[in-house]
Formats: sequence, structure tokens, C-alpha cells
Amino acid sequence: MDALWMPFTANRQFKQSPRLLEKASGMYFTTPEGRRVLDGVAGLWCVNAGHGRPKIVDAIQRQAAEMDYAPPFNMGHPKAFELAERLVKITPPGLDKVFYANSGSEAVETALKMAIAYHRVRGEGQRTRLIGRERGYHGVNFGGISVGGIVANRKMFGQLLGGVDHIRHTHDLQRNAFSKGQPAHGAELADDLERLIALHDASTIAAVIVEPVAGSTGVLIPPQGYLQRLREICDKHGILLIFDEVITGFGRLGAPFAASRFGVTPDLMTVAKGITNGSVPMGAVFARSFIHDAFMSGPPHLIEFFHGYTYSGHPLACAAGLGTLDTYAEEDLLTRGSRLEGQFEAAVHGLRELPNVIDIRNIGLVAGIELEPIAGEPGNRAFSVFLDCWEQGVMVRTTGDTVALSPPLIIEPEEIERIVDAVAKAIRRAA
Ligand code: PXG
Ligand code: PLP
Repeated sequence: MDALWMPFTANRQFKQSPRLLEKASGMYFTTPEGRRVLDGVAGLWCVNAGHGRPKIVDAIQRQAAEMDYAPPFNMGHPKAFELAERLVKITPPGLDKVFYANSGSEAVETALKMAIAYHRVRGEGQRTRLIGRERGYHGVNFGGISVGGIVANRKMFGQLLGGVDHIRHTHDLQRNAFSKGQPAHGAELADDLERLIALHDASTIAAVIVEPVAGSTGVLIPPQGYLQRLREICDKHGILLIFDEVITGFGRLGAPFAASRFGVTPDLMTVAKGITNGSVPMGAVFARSFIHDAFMSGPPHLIEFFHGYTYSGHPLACAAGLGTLDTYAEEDLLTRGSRLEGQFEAAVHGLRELPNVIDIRNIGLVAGIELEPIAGEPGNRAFSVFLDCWEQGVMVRTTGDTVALSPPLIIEPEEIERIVDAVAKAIRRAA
């Protein structure tokens, strides 16, 4: 195991008692020892249609045999266009243009650059400042960690991007603990953007980026009216609003996108993960036409946007994306979460009386169960819940002292009960 330096992992601890996964089908992983593990997190919030779906597998296999690779600059291949057409049919109206990347992190970098360049092509080149939010996660590249607000992801890496500021996060245990769905309090926290506008002046600000529901930081649901208010403030000041929907996209909230669920349309939207059901790396930025069109003003033979990746719109990813959209459509998966939400909500809120549970948050098919940290050992209580669940054959995710659930959208009611039961047993044992 020596050669591999594992990402976001306590390498030495892992290598002492490795947790290996070898196969996956439907709701289950199988370990090399043949143990089945129920997937309570859709892999890493990405396998929304469950594992090993035949249409996706088949599409990837056929594409690999037919054409492995095609250069994306000054060339095209039919599936890249076809997938873009299919995608804009399910995005909220107005988000009509697709730019491909290969991960959520790359989608974020792409969106941030697009926002700054957009202002510049329309003659407002002084609008370069980017605003993120405390506790935000926007991937791990320099732009993403600069606008991100998770200290461990930032503090080791120097000065980061200049000209970045952050609005306050919306987590408020005092007023909102154990809210079901969107919490009642905190819409006014969006006004924190006005504070930064007063400090920096709107004429210097290119864009604001937020996760509509913050995932990695522990599942923070936006207070009622909060996103609407952010939208209004951005509109008032000519600032672009970017929703990072890498987790919330593709059905997680019981609607195709968070923007659809909350009725707030951003100017740019980043996605990844569920776009190919986690099967082949892919990310994308959806842009409103006015942003795209602003770039199309110079001489037509010149490149309009100096940006792109060797693997933008990779044929295997596009094929996987098409197979994924077919699978979502055939099984109505992009709205299935709304039909299961009631049962899921009741099940997770059933954990409320267990020891050390200080908050439960849920929306669609995502939930966070926040535990009181062990004094002096932040994260350890939740991590022991994770290990205990793993022993019980259930995979959950932890972030800080929050246990996160975000199962594949094909989940059945009995499987919801089984996951929540395992978490309940583990929380009792972690007391
Ligand atoms: N934005 C958001 C909102 C994300 O959730 C990314 C960007 C980056 O995507 P890539 O594909 O570059 O990883 C993400 C990814 C966790 C966890 O601990 C969450 C993510 C990634 C890794 C771990 O919950 N989300
Ligand atoms: N580094 C070097 C030396 C390269 O030539 C390239 C791409 O051509 C890159 C980095 C970027 O790689 P990618 O396009 O896969 O992001």
C-alpha cells in the first residue's frame, strides 16, 4: 500500500486497517472479503442512480471501443453536443449554455474565470473581486479554496487568490436546531453581502458563489427566503450569482437542481458528480445566455474564452452522461427524492433523543446529524459512528462531528430504515 498517497485520508491510520471496496451494484458495495455494504452516501454524493447501472455501463463500453478520445479544441464529437442539448432541457430556464470540465473543482475554476472575464468583455474590467461564504466548499484548486470557507482546506496553502472576501455562514443552532427542511430563521444573513458591498463597492465585485445547500461542511440548509434575498442583492448591484450544485444537482433535493427546488436561478451553475452518476469524471458550468453572448462580440475567427481542458467533454464522460440522463429519466429519479422525503425526514428526526445529538437537518434525500464533539477531540465522535456503521455493513460519511447521509435516489424505504438504524446503534455506542 506504500506507493499510494491517499486524498483527504489519514493515510497511516487507513493503512493499518484498510477499508477496501471491490465491487458495486445497485445500493451495495462488496468488499474483497465478500461483505456487502449498504451505500448511504451515493459513494461520495455522486452515484445518484445507484451502482453499475446497465445503460451507463453499456454506453461507456461501446464508446471506449468506438472512439477513445477526441481533441476538444477546434474539434468536436457528436455526443458532446448531444449531451449539452439534453442537459439544458433539464436545467432551470435561462441556463442554456454548457461548458465542460472534469470535476467539481475544475467546474468551479471555470465559473470563477468566466465571471471575471464576462465583466471584462463588457468593459467592466475592474469587477474582479469574488465573494464566497464561510464554511463553503468549492473543491480544492486555488480559486475554489480561496472562495471556500473551510479553514483546514485553506490554512496550509499560502496567500491564495487576492481580492476575495466571504459572507457569513447560515448555521445557527440556537434558533434553528432540529428544523425540518428549510429553517425559519436567517434570511437576513444574506444582507451580509450588503456589508461587503459597502466595504468594497459593487463596482469591484464580479460574482458571489455559494452552495445552495452546503454539503461538505455538514449539510447546511438555506434559511427560508435566504437565497431569494441573495439573488435580489446581486441583481441590484450587477453582481453575478453562482450556485455550486456539485452535490445538490441531479435530484439530490427531490428536484433536478437546487435552483429548481428553491425557485432561484443563478447566472452560473457548477455541477459534477451526478452528471455521469460518478462513473466517469466530468464537471460542467451552466451559463445564462447573456453571459455566453457577451463573449461572442469580437472578430469571429478569434477564440472567445481562453480556457479549456485536454479532457473537456471527453467521449467516455459524454457517453456516460447520456446513459445517466436516460437512467434518471426512465426511473423519474430527478424527482424521486421528493416522494421519499417525508419518510426519510421522519426516520432521521427519529434520532433526536439519542445521546449527544445536537441537531438534525434534512432536505430531499440529504441529511446531517450533528453530534456534540468529545471535549478536545473534534471529529472523533462522528468518526467512531462512521467506523461502527462500516462494521454493521452501512457506509455513511462524516464531516467534523456531523454524520451525513445522501443515499442513491433509488433507495427503498426499508433501506432508509436500515441505514438510520445502524446510525442509531452507532450513536448509542459512541456515547
Ligand atoms: N463544489 C462542491 C459544492 C462540492 O461538494 C466540489 C465542488 C469539488 O468537486 P470535485 O469533483 O473536484 O471533488 C465538491 C465536491 C465531503 C466531500 O467530504 C465532498 C466533495 C468532495 C470530496 C469530499 O463531503 N464535494
Ligand atoms: N501541464 C502541461 C505541461 C500541459 O501540457 C497541460 C495540457 O496540455 C496541462 C498541464 C493541463 O492539463 P489538462 O488539460 O489535462 O488540465
